[in-house]
Amino acid sequence: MSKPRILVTRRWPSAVERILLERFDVTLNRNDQAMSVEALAQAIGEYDAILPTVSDKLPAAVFDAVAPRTRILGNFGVGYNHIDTNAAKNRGIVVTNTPGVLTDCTADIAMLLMLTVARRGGEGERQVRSGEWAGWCPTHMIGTKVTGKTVGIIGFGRIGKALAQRCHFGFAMDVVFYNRSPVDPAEAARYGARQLPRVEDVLAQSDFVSLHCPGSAENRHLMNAERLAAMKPGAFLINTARGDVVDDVALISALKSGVIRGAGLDVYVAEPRVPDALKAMENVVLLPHLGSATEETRTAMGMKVVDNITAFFEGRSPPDRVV
Ligand code: 8YV
Repeated sequence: MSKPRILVTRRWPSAVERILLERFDVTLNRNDQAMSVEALAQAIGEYDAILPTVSDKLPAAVFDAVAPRTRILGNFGVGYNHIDTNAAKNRGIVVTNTPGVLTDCTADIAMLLMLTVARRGGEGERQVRSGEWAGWCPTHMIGTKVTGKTVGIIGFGRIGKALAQRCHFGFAMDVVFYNRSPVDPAEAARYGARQLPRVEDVLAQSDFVSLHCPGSAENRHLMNAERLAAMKPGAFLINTARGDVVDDVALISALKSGVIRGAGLDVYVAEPRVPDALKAMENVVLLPHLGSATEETRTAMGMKVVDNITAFFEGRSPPDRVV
């Protein structure tokens, strides 16, 4: 029997590519650009499986263009808001993701953003490199203390819990969170955290607000102008979830007017484009979507995709099926 035809849309860790090449008839896209909607629509008619990433957009149009040959989309990532899963489902296409393996690294990046923006790490580094540092002085580049403060987590899934654990046990922080569904208080207490009924309750108490909900139509602009204004004066916003969870026009205005003190961002609405207004602000730390970017995690993510599509083509249920 011939091997399933697989399209890998981007360069992957080489250990994972090797396994894919052994098991499948693989086309590796060596172009480090995201694939266009047109190219993906064509690929749907040509490949048994496509392995997309967050930067490959798969709207309904991709699924409707041709009679699909594709039977499974093995997404390289836990978030799959770039895929119209209803359209995939209507075409009988299975979608899988990679939960669990990027929890720690993404929580680490949220922690890094909190520390960097509060302690002015980005500004400090730029000052040293530019030669503008004039020497130690008691009032030089004074930041905000993180240890002992209150962090508010929006979305208490795996990554939200991992951040709570770091903040509570590592930084003696008070941790409050909002989650759409109730979390058993005993479970929350294991992470040193307390659930509050409304997003606004979390915003009112938190020195740092960190977003860990999925990107979705429901969560689009969850942090809008009103919610930004409801944050505690002098608070910081951290986003490692998805760009459109925050209304970036409202964010820029809240940062400019001092409604919030600063922001640490790893994700943006139209990646890799980042608004110039954000780049111009010293009280903002900007990372290029590094949440899962460690050798260990990217390899583990790739292995999860391999497990999912291997199970599928062997007639078993893929472990991380979302559709
Ligand atoms: C991934 C992410 O690296 O998994 C996710 O949802 O946001 C990232 O950390 C990215 O999605 C790769 O496709």
